[in-house]
Amino acid sequence: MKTALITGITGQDGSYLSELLISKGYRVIGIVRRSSSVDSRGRLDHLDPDVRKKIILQYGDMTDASSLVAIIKRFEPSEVYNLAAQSHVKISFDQPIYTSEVTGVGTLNVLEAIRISGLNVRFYQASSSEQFGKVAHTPQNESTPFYPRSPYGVSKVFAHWITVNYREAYGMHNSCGILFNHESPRRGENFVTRKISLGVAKIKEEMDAELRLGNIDSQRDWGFAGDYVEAMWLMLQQEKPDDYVVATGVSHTVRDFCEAAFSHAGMDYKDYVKTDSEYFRPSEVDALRGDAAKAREKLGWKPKTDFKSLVGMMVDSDLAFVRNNFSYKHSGFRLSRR
Ligand code: NAP
Ligand code: G4F
Repeated sequence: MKTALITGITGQDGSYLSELLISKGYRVIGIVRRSSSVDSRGRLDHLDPDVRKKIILQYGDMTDASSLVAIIKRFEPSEVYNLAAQSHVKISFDQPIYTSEVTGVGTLNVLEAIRISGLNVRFYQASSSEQFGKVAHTPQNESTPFYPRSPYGVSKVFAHWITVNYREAYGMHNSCGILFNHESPRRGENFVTRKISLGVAKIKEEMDAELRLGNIDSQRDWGFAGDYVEAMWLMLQQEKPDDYVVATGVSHTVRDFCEAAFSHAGMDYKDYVKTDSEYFRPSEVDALRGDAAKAREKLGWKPKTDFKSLVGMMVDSDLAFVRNNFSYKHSGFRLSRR
């Protein structure tokens, strides 16, 4: 049985990747950080109980290299998926140093833990289309230069290049997936797509009267997270490590997302969406659109979910969530030895 270690297992992608790896027969180890509540494990509540009980959770932190060394030494994973990050772009302007410590140096901590272990590990780095920032050309591919526009983007560029450097310097099997925005009903509530789908549900159920957003003219290439974790796994099944753009190739404005989400629930976004300067960023990434030709040709990967289905899935899920009193059941996980 193969063992995979996932940092960021309690995040959106961590929950989908766990499901995928368990379905493929892996033993899955997940790193969770100490929190004063168990709420951060809410996304794992989406998993089937049979899947959940196969996942082993261990306390650790991206900023605590000793915890990473100990977990890798103990479980000897053959694949490590580095998904943990302070992943919110706007918040990275409020917490730039913390973001660089977790998202940037944290990646180096994981790479060092693997290198020191001497184990033969295949490593996946969660790189981001935010690295392209002020884009040099459209669509963006693996050759597009990086021009990050936020402390988050800069930290991801560091994490990306240190991953490439360890591949070249030490011959490690390291691959970077440069993923464009991917969303789902499990997306964090302060990312724009989920903020909109939840806002639509609350307005529909008369719990809210309006939805306040920032820049609704920015464009993103949005896909479904469930499709994108398959690309992560495929990268680590290749004989040679490499870097791949993962995207749909289609972009929409935030305004388009609002239009589709409100109309899915029988409403007109113009009646409810208000602009609020609170949500604008000091420097913005105006437009992203990816070219995933390399992933299609070398990995045989392509997205299965289009924009309209994604929006409908998120709105339907949030309508059910709101009607169910926003309830997350306790995950029932027990952390080993604690
Ligand atoms: P997410 O939902 O924000 O999840 C982030 C995960 O990192 C959570 O499990 C979080 O734990 C964990 N984490 C944060 N700080 C940590 C620390 N100091 N030590 C250990 N764990 C820590 O992110 P996502 O959307 O699943 O994205 C997964 C990865 O892909 C991230 O690296 C993100 O930057 C990158 N990415 C995402 C997208 C996208 O569109 N979703 C696109 C490109 C790249 P808690 O639950 O305790 O907070
Ligand atoms: O949903 P967002 O916060 O995602 P953003 O900034 O594109 O970052 C996400 O995707 C990256 C991949 O490119 C990941 F690496 C990163 O970790 C994260 O998952 O914002 C999308 C757009 C932005 O242009 C933002 O200015 O929506 C705009 N927006 C408008 N109003 C808003 C809001 N964003 C948020 N979060 N909240 C608003 O009220």
